[in-house]
Amino acid sequence: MELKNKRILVVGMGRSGLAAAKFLRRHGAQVTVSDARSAVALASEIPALVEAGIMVEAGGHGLLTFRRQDLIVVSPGVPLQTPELVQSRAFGLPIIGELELASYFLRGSVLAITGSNGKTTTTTLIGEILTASGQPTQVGGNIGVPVVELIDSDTQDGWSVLEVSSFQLETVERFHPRIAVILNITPDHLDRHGSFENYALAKERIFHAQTADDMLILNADNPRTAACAERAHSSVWWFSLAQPVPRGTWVADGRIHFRTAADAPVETILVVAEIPLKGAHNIENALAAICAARLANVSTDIIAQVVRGFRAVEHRIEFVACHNGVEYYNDSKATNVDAAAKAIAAFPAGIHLILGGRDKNSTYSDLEPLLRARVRAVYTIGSAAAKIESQIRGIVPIQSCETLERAVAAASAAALPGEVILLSPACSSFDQFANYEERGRLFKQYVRQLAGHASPALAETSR
Ligand code: UMA
Repeated sequence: MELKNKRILVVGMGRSGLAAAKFLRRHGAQVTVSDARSAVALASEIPALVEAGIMVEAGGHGLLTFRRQDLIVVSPGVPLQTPELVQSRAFGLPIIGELELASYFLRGSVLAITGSNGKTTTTTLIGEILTASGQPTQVGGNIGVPVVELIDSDTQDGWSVLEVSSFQLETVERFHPRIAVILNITPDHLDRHGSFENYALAKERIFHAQTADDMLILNADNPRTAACAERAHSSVWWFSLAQPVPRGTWVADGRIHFRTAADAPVETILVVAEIPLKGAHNIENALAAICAARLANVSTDIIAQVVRGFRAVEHRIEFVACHNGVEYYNDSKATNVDAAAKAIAAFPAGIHLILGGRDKNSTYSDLEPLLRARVRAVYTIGSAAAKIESQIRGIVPIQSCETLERAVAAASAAALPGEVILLSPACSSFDQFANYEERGRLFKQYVRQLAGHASPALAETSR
């Protein structure tokens, strides 16, 4: 794609938009950025943009700004129903995202991972396995590194391992992963996509431009994910916790196996108990990662070695501390009900659960069986608290705490030795925090402060 002298508007000045604007400008485009935030709020970004010759529109999106363009690059967090975008589309202006833009310039192969839950863990694990195999590998996407930032360091024989979200996939046309993975599709972001089916269709765009030479790895145990096989043009591979698959990875006799065809020899990769992550969902993540790594020609020995040494990614059922016999886990990345359910299922009982944040049209009563079986008490925070309380009232004791700090204090006052305090909020963080990372870091800080006051020896118990 020729960028020189093209008039390009980048909508949104977050991580993704800033990286796209700078990339486009370096390649000679006439770039404007437009953001809903005020010039004051963007004061730390604007000078560098102006210095680079990028025009800035702050404090809202102007219709005229959107008209005078050859291309619009929209940030993932900006809904496509934004009126200015709807009008631009009506005028025939191409609208793409930063992922699609970057994909035009990547030279090597793309291995892309999507799913409602487990994306970051699986992306990180695949990145570590490919790196250990000696193949040039870089990791980015929704995980926090804009894909355009990977372009300069990409090589023809290299892999870009990309976590991709439904927001990013909504705007892809030619994005073409050599290997695509769909881990699971369960309700999330219904406030943005309007319905579960729209959300699932956005996820399906991960394989939209794949051809018969490409590979698609699907979760055989998740019905909406398995249904994608009917529409795939690429070769479909499977992973399953429940049953042997014709080709791909599965669990049987406590071991993970892989084969390339129903009549091909079975390779045994490793014993499930050797996976050092909590929860059945993490075995699924490992199955998907192992299948992807085998398809990228990594040996079983290297795969097994990396999986055995892999530790939880920050904010995903991350162990924080053990204090007075109570274990604290940070699962701030659980921004939907299904993710919280998976975290609860990872502990047998005695859970003090911190729930809440910003609601995404979710149904919290779906947690009922797990709450009854495993949770001693719920501590609510954030703007979704009233809705959560109304949907789970009478199932377990609930304390309205409003803030995370109060929730940590209340839970630790109530928890007994052998029990667990789990932040797995089932909501996004944007009502009280900049993002889920900040929520998770503050949780860890409160835990450490609390334990530090009572016992200076906490460091000994951190693992
Ligand atoms: N904005 C507007 N107009 C709007 C809405 C937003 O101008 O109508 C502006 C905001 O004022 C802000 C900017 O857009 O300045 C924010 O853009 P963004 O929300 O797209 O966020 P980025 O900082 O660019 O981060 C994005 C992803 N964010 C989202 O998808 C919401 C990051 O994923 C990703 O790591 C990053 O690009 C790099 O690829 C985060 C996320 O929450 C982790 N993802 C969701 C999830 O995992 O559930 C999908």
